[in-house]
Amino acid sequence: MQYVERVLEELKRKNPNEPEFHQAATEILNGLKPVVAKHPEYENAALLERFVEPERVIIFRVPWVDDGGKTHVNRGYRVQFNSAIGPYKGGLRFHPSVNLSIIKFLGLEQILKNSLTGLPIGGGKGGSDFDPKGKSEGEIMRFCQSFMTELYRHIGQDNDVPAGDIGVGGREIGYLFGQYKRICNEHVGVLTGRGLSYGGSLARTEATGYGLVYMVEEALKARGDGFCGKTVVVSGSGNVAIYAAEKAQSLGAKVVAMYDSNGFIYDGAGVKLEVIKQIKEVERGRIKEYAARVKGAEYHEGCAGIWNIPCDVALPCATQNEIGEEAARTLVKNGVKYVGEGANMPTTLEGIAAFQRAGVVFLPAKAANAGGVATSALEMAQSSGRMFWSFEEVDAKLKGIMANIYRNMDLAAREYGAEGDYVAGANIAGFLKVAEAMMAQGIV
Ligand code: NDP
Ligand code: 2IT
Repeated sequence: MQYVERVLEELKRKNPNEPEFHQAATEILNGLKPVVAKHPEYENAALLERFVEPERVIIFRVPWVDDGGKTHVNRGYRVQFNSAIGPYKGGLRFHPSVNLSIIKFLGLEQILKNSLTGLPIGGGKGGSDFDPKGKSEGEIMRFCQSFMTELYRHIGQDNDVPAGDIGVGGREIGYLFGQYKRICNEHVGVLTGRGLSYGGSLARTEATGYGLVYMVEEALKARGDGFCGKTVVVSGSGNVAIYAAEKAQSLGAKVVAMYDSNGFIYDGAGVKLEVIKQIKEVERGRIKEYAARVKGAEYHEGCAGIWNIPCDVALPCATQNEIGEEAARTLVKNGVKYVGEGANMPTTLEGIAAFQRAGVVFLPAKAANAGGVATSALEMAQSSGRMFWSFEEVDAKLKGIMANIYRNMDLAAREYGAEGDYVAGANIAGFLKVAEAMMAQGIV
C-alpha cells in the first residue's frame, strides 16, 4: 500500500467516529501524493503520521449558571495541532454541533492555512458545544468566564493565541480577554479579534470576507475578468458573509442572496447590507426579518435552496459541508464560474470533484479564507510592537498577502503537474513549509 493510503487507513482506525476529520485529512493527504513521491525522506521520518496527530488535545468541563439559577455543563476543547512554524493559532467555535471531530478537522486545516499566510503561526482550534442563541448577555459573559477559567493555563501570547469563529465574535472575545487578564494579571496579545480600545487591529473584523473577495478578484484578473456586473450568492450572514458581500458590492458585483441557519433571502435588486447588518449585528435577529423590511425581497425556509439561484460567483461563508454534489451540479448547470470558500470545508469531496470536472475555478478554504488569520497575525505583530497601523495599512497588507497566496498555490499546482487545481496547490504550498520546519526540528 502506498504511504498516503496507509496513513489515511491508520488515521481512520485510530480515530473512528470522526467523519469531518477523515474528510479533511483525505483531501489534504491526497493532494500531497506528488510531494511524498518527490521526498522519500518524509516517509522515513514518519512525517505524515506526525502531521495528522495533534501535539496536544485538551478537553475540559465548562460549568455555568443560567439567569434562572439552573446549572449547565458544556464541554470545552482546544486542539494544539502543530507548532512547527509558530505558536498555535486558530479560532474558538461556540455551536451545539461542536465535537472533537469538528475541532480536529478545523485544526488540521488551520496548520496549512496559517503556513500559506507566510506569517509565523502554527495551527490550533478550539471551542465548545455551547449554543449562544437565545442566551442573555449575562449568560454569555458567565459562560465565557468559565471557559477561560480553564483555558487560561494552556494558552499564552507566545504559545497559543485563540480568536473567533462561529458563535465567537467581538463580544465573546471581550469577555474571554477580560477573564484571562484578571486571572493572569497581564494585558497581552493572548487573543486576537480584540476590540480597538484594548489592543485590537483595525480591519480584523472585515479581514476574512474582504480577503476572500481579494482572492477571487485575483483569479478573475488572471482570466482577464473582474467582479463588476457579476451576480454573487453568499451563504451565511455572519462575520465572514457580511464583509465578503460588502467588498464584492464595492467592486461592482450584485449580491442577490444570503442565509442564516433557518432560511435564505433573495433580493433580485441586490441585498441591502445596511439592513442585514442591523438585523444580524445589532439586533442579533433572524434573516427572515429582511423580507419584512425590504420591498420585493423574498424569504424561503431552509438553506439548501440558495444553491438553486443562478450566479456567476458562489461564496459559501457559513459552515462545513454546505455544498454537496447535487448543489454543486445545480450551480454548474446554472452557470457558476467561480467558487470561493469563505467557510471552512463548505464543499464536500464530491462537490469539489463536480466543480473541478466542470472547469469551475475553485478556490479552497485554506487559501481563500486565510485573510482572517493573517490579519490576526498582524494584530499580534502590532501588540508585540505596542503600535497601531491604520485601516489602509492593514488592508493593503491583507491584499498583498491574498495575492501572494494565490500566486504560491497556482505555482505549486503547476510545479507538481496539477495546473489549475488549487486544492492540490494550496495543500502542497502550505505543507512544504511545515514539512521543512518539522524536518529541521528533528523527531518531535
Ligand atoms: P458567524 O457566527 O459570525 O456566522 C455564521 C453564519 O453561518 C451565521 O449566519 C449562521 O447562521 C450560519 N451557520 C452556522 N452554522 C450553520 C449551520 N449548521 N447551518 C446553516 N447555517 C449555519 O461565524 P463566521 O462568519 O465567523 O464563520 C463562518 C465560517 O467562516 C465558518 O466556517 C468559520 O470557520 C469560517 N471562518 C471564519 C473566520 C473568521 O475570521 N471569523 C476566518 C476563516 C474562516 P445562524 O446565525 O442562524 O446560526
Ligand atoms: O478559521 C479561521 O481561520 C478562523 N476562525 C480565524 C482564526 C484566527 O486565529 O484569526
